[in-house]
Amino acid sequence: MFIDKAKVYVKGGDGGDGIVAFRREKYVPEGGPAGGDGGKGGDVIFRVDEGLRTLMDFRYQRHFKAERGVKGRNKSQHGANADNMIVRIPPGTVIIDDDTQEVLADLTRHGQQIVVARGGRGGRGNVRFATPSNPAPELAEHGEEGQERWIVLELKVMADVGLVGFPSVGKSTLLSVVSAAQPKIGAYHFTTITPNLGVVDVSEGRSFVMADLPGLIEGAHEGVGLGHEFLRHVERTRVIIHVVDMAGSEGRDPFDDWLKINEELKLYNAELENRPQIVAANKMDMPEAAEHLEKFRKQVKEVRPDLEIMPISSLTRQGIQELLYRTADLLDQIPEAPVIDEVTDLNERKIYKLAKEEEQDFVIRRENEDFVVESVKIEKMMKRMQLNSHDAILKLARTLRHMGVDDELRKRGAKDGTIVRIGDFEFEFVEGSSYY
Ligand SMILES: Nc1nc2c(ncn2[C@@H]2O[C@H](COP(=O)(O)OP(=O)(O)OP(=O)(O)O)[C@@H](O)[C@H]2O)c(=O)[nH]1
Ligand SMILES: [Mg+2]
Repeated sequence: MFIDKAKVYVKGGDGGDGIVAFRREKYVPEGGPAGGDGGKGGDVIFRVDEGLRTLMDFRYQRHFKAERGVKGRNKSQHGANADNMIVRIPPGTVIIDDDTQEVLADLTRHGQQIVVARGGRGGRGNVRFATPSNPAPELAEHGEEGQERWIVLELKVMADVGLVGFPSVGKSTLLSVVSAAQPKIGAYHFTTITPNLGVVDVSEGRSFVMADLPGLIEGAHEGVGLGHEFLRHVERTRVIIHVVDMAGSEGRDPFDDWLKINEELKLYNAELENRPQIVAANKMDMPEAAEHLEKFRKQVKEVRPDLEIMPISSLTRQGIQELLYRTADLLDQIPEAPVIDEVTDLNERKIYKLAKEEEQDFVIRRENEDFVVESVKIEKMMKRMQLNSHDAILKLARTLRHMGVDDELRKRGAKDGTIVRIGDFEFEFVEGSSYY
């Protein structure tokens, strides 16, 4: 079964408490305050993983709670920040706040991410409250509570390939023989009423997602039949496999069918006319099929000489491998779905996303006066590096500059001394310098 909706509860970790402590060192009987701040609670982050295709995992796990920050410690030591909780989601997932029904993000590309529940800040330790009049305060703060809410996830059908055609031409049968999907198959029209997805493994390392859609009929573009609401799925596919019944069942004419379906696609969205298309001339096992195919080829040649027509039979599996290889080759030549430029999170803050295909994917968020940079790439790099050496920090700074993080921070108003956080690290933005 293909699940395309899930509701989950997310909660950011609470911040660690700040503590009250005093220095107790040898020969220093009256030590000053030394209670450190608590660490920040972890964020719950949804991140796109291109290896996932469904929301199936969310059937089993519906609660996602990040860890709380560690309490402050004595000797003015900061408690550790909790790790963020990364939850993997498939490309094409729309993230909606269940309360407000606001779309928080529509994530399509590997590595794109959004913080869905922010961890609380750590409480301040008593060292922070010392004043000349009260040099030894017995005061510390509790950690802030992490954000919590219910989120609805919706997965749009992000198929690479869409099967289109009249009812009963054999779309579902084709999907069933090329993938593990088990769509309903029937000799009557409109057997398929919702799209089915299947992952097609062509050969080692080559696979694509195929969507079997409800049959289209004349007038589908204006809502006749079931097709209309599914035509938008076709819009998102990169290759169309147009299944045509070569047996001419029910007295149909294959060429006429082909023209009509193309017309519907075009009327729905003119761009679909130019979408790469392969005709799967199906039911070639039937007696009349060969004759029909010959005629069909001639007729098509007159209007679209370049169109590829591949004879198949889902019943005998004739021509199926060839069709899959050809489809995979075609997909290799066509770029992935376009990248979205901007998404908005709950607090109506614009999250910056670069539209370019380069590895520049990072998100800059404001947190009061501070900036937070979120980036899979940078965080990965930082995990690898020992950031206590000067060289390592220089290297990081160079990367940030090359990625355009500096420029973007500046554009967003970062000034000398502005705090910039990336993962667990905190830097000061230093204008004109090569690093923070
Ligand atoms: N002989 C023959 N019959 C086929 C072939 N492929 C499908 N069929 C039959 O055609 C009928 C319709 O098949 P489906 O796969 O349900 O057709 P569909 O295009 O998905 O139909 P809808 O979901 O109603 O749009 C079924 O009876 C299948 O067994 C084929 O290659 N050869
Ligand atoms: Mg079907």
